[in-house]
Amino acid sequence: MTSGIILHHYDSSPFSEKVRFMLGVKGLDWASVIQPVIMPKPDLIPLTGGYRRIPVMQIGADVYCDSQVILAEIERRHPTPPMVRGADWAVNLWADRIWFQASVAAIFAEMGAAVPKEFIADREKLSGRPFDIEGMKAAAPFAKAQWRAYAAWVEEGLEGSDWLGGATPSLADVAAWMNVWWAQGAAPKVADGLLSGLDRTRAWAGRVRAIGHGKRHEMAPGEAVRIANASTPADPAGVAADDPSGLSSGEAVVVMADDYGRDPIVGTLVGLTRDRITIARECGELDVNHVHFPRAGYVLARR
Ligand SMILES: N[C@@H](CCC(=O)N[C@@H](CS)C(=O)NCC(=O)O)C(=O)O
Repeated sequence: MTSGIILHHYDSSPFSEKVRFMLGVKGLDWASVIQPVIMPKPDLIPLTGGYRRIPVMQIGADVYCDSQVILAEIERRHPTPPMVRGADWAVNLWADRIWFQASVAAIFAEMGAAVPKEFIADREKLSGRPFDIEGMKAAAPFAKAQWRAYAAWVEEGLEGSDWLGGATPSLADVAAWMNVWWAQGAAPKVADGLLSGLDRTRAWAGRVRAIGHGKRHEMAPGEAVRIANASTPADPAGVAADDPSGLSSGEAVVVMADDYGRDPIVGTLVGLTRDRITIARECGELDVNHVHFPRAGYVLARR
């Protein structure tokens, strides 16, 4: 039976690889909608209300923005085998932000002139900063030293077990994998050097690849929009009474990422928990959908 999961992604996206790997561990059947690598994204923005980053997961009229909330929702809906342990969410944010920035400098410095101009212009708009290949080249030795130190933590974490959280894969593996996968795919020579002598990590990468991505089938972007229009969102969590924000259900709010791709998304607050924000949006001719964001890494304000 299909999980109803529709993943909006593209194959070269490292953050999407986290989700694909988790879908593989859970053995799920899912629909793959390929979205453009750069703007415009005419079949994505109507679903998210303005969020443009990838991946986005859709289940009917519920739309999950950011790999953090996507992985949490997959774990909630498909708890077997369990994957979230201990302080895994903190490891996840470290791998997404700190390790990923070292990956960006090390990989794009290596790709240099091969990076297309349209991609550079798009990512400058996304970050609001110059995409400075020369600067990345200058920073690369320092970034690589950091990258290697992070990979060495993985190496240490694998002492005596096949996976970072023990005998079976966990969220820590998913989080760390993104950086190793991206480096091995986009800058294989660099990855080879940085992983030299880290034999447990190399063997672990082989085990991750062997798990695969579950059962993927392709879906046209327009079909995903049609499914959203034809569906009703699940009952939202409601707003926690003790939330320090003082916000209540039904308030008009704006949500945005606090790092890059800070396009504001507006809606009506329908869910607010310690780790999740849910807003309801009127979607033109569709009636309403619910868009979910993580709390960590996002700003939520009254409009
Ligand atoms: N915190 C986000 C970051 C996502 C992210 O940066 N994704 C990259 C692709 S891997 C992206 O959206 N790049 C710009 C784009 O594709 O438009 C997450 O965990 O999902």
